[in-house]
Amino acid sequence: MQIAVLTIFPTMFDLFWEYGIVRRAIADGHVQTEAMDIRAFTDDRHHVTDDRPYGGGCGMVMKPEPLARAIETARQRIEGGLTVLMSPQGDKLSQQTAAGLARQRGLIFICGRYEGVDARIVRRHVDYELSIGDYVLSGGEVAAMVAMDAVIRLLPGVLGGAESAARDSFSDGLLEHEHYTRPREFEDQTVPEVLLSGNHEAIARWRHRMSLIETLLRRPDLLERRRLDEREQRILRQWSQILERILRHQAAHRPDSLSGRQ
Ligand code: 9D3
Repeated sequence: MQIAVLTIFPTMFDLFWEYGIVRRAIADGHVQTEAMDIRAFTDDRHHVTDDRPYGGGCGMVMKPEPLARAIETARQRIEGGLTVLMSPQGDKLSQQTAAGLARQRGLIFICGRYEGVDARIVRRHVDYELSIGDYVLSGGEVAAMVAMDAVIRLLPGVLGGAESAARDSFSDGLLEHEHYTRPREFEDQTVPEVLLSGNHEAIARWRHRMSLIETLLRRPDLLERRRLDEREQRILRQWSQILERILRHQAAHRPDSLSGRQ
């Protein structure tokens, strides 16, 4: 896959390309990346990329002409690429969105600065608008890095067999179980016995249960949206019965209860 990022701060990406899975994906030829400087597509002496908004108001707007030329150039280099504007108004990035972007032939990310880009660029040249969440950033660059990171690790061949198997495994849609490594005892805390047992079936069951409880406590919204298999339903029913027993016991202790105290 080819990815171009259009930005007025291209050097922000220099370090991003150089680390971890992203670096390896580039080195192994799974993705070709480049940051294109929008300023290089200006035609005035001072390389101006912004201008005052029509209608007044504070802040500046990104001028359409340099952006249009930059997009045009990127589209020639990346045939069949999807042009994505990083924008607070866009669809919110999710793992599903990332998977959709990973299926594209190529991607052209446009990073806005100032108050935004001229609406005519969006209408004529942008295929998709993408946000990374409901908080205010100073520009699209960091958001584009987030999106690229999520996309690149989904490209075929980028993750090793074991890693992508783990990614696609049953536990998808649940939070991860907790992890432990050596030493066996750290600051008076020991490693759960089952993880030392060598019983791989028991370990897998324990991890699955831990994933479930972690998700129930921290992100119940994920459980509501997920199809639960037989085992998961059984575990949740067991916990539900425990909670019901505790609450029935509490009912017996109400101040006005005949069987309770007070
Ligand atoms: C809050 C009112 N305006 C700022 C004074 C609007 C605004 C304009 C431009 C807010 C943020 C930005 C810059 N942000 C992005 O370009 C951006 C972004 C974000 O801010 N949050 C989440 N995802 C994204 S993607 C691009």
